Amino acid sequence: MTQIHSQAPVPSEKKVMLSAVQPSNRLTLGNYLGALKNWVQLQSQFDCLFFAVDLHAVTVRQDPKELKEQTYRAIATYIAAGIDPNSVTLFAQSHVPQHAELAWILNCFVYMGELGRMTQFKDKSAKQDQNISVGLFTYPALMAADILLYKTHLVPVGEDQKQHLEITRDIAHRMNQIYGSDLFTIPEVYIPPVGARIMSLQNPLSKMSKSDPDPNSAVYLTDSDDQIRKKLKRAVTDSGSDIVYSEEKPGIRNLIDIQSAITGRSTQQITDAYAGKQYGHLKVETAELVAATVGPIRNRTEELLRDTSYLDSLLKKGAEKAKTRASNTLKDVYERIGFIPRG
Ligand code: AQP
Repeated sequence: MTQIHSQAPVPSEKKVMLSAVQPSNRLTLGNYLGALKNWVQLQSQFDCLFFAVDLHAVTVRQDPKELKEQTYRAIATYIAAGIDPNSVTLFAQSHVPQHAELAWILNCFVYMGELGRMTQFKDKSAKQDQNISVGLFTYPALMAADILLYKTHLVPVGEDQKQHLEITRDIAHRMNQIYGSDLFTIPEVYIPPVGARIMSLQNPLSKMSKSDPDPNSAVYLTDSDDQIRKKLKRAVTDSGSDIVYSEEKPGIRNLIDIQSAITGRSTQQITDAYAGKQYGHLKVETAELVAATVGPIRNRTEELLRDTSYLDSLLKKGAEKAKTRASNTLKDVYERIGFIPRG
């Protein structure tokens, strides 16, 4: 006899994967190649949570209207890049209050010395000579809360976030030793083999960053094909004329890395194909590849942004799913710490 289920079957035990981007500006090609592209590739193998970390974004001052617009845009960009909103949990961090609640607890288990060693804090605070917020300093505790709330197994990030993953693991180990080894799942970091560190087009020694004040340093996922061509044409290259993949030629290496991350071809294959050619060839062909990659994402994002009520409905559904899971973990943490259970 055919069995009829009243509910959808419970999905087989997939491991939990979680990642996010700060809606602190329009997303860049670095965010796409270092993060989103891998999310899309991995989404069917894992139980995925993807969100926009708006609480993280306010660690530096944000314009309220722009923050809201960028948060919708980030979510729309995830979908445009290929995230399936019906199979993953998609939400805005501020819609799930458990993130901020657990972050407070973790703040009490991470040390000043540990946070002071974070490269991102050093870099970002160096750019602001005054009024550096405490939130910027304690950012890793919030990121640890994001991850530990969902018993996450895998966090795919670019190279720049590796240190924050290490501190998350340290905090989790520390609390597990005190309160029981089954309190938190210790997450693993996944750094993609290519695209993990896309560099600035104007200074190939620093990473392409969405908050870089020089708009020519980054390709934004909102850029038109013409803007992309102009930015790649102006990309800083190195002295000499041979196209080689080496530390001495960070500008050329970055363009080869971008091609490799987009096409999946090895850096050696790409370098071989440019034997005897000029820097100009590499720039023009990289620009065309980038334009062909960004174009469909840009156009689909704009379409999705025309109907924010659809995005609102997805965010509401996502936040409900996330809250159920997050509140279970938080309840467990509170009980083990010794707080009186809420009535
Ligand atoms: N240049 C990059 N190359 C590869 N991956 C990158 N990521 C960011 N830049 C690059 C990856 O994108 C994800 C989201 O990052 P984020 O927005 O949360 O924070 P971030 O790393 O600080 O990114 P930005 O663009 O530099 O933002 P701002 O300028 O606002 O600080 C992460 O997985 C990150 O590794």
